[in-house]
Amino acid sequence: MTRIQRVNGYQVLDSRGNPTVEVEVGLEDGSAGRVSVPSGASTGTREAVELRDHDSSRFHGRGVLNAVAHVNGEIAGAVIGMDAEDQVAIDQTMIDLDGTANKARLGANATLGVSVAVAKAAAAAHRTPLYRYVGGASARVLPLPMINIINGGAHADNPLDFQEFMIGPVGAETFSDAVRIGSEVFHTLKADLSAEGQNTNVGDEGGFAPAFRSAEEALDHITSAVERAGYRAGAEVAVLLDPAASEFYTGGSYVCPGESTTRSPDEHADYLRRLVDGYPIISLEDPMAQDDHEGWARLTESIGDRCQLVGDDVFCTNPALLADGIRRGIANSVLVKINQIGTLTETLDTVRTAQRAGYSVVISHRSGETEDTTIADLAVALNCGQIKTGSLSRSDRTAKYNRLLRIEAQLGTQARYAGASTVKGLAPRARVS
Ligand code: 2PG
Ligand code: MG
Repeated sequence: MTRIQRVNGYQVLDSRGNPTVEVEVGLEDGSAGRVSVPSGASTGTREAVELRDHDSSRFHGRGVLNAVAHVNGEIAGAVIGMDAEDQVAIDQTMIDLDGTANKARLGANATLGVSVAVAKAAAAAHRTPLYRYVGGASARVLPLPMINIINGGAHADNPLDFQEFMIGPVGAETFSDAVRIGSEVFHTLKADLSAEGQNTNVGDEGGFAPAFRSAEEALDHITSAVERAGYRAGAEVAVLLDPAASEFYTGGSYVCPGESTTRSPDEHADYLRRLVDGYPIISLEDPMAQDDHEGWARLTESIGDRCQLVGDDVFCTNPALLADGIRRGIANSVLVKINQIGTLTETLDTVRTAQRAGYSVVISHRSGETEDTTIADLAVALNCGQIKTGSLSRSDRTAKYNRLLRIEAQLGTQARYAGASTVKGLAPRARVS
């Protein structure tokens, strides 16, 4: 009954108006699963390949018709007739068919679309939500949301060098409570920015993009908005950053034009340590650049016991890169983005590698998203306790929060909100939820 009968790829649009791959997989019993593939802007150099057409006469070269053709041609030919429950075999079939180390031939956007659509179709055949199909009977932890409220870097047109400033409602009782608190802080910040004459337009991930020049300026505004909204900064609402440092690492230095400063890796690490000491920051993602392994290891050594350090560009959701990083003492947490690796099976391998080493796992969106909500289900499936899915504005972002609110309602009294319980580097007492 769960045999794959059809695989249909399409080209649709993402939240930035760029083309992306959508795939629908249909099974013998009439069940179907559909997914659309996200796309990054500040991409790691070792991510699996996102295949673009490079035909400048269409979508400025960003079309994905070749990837779609691979879905409808070679991949469909190989997986039709397979059992959708055989996720590992299906993903391995696509990896073998591609034949490259980074899915450069078929495109990770093609393989990911098929991989996740297969899982969704199988879940539908079992009349089971995706989080339960992937996670089993114990899937019930609603994640701490890392809510993006100020955008900079590659995601906005302001001078701010750091890419993402986020809040985490660690003191909330439930996920819905966390969303309410986040929304209140978001709107308080908007009013504060307006009152100062700052613009309140939002960046790619739905957070505000005021003309701030330094991280401190953003952090001061955030902590004051938290307090003005009626919460204690730190105890109730913590701060989380993604500097996306690979974007401003040039010639062995961290060059921040917004702030007009250039720092050596040691100076940059010291600067980050001072920020962690001075503000209620509990998590830093990509604080150091993907190629600065030494800087990464030194920062982990110096503050890894009191701050979560999340590897994004440096690991690219790749189990081998993560294993190498673990050996080198880099980070204590991994950001998991399904399109960085291109199949569900490899994504789950990365998660297991992290958990075996005691690293925490943060499920993440991309800056280019769609209305697809797969990552919300994955976060609950894995009980991993943390999700990064943008701001509380723009439907491509709120779709994930709304899906989590629905899952919470569905789980009823079984639901548990993670709070800060899985955040690495916090005193054990602060982690008990
Ligand atoms: C990141 C992501 C998502 P992008 O750096 O973590 O926030 O951005 O998708 O542009 O890589
Ligand atoms: Mg990142």
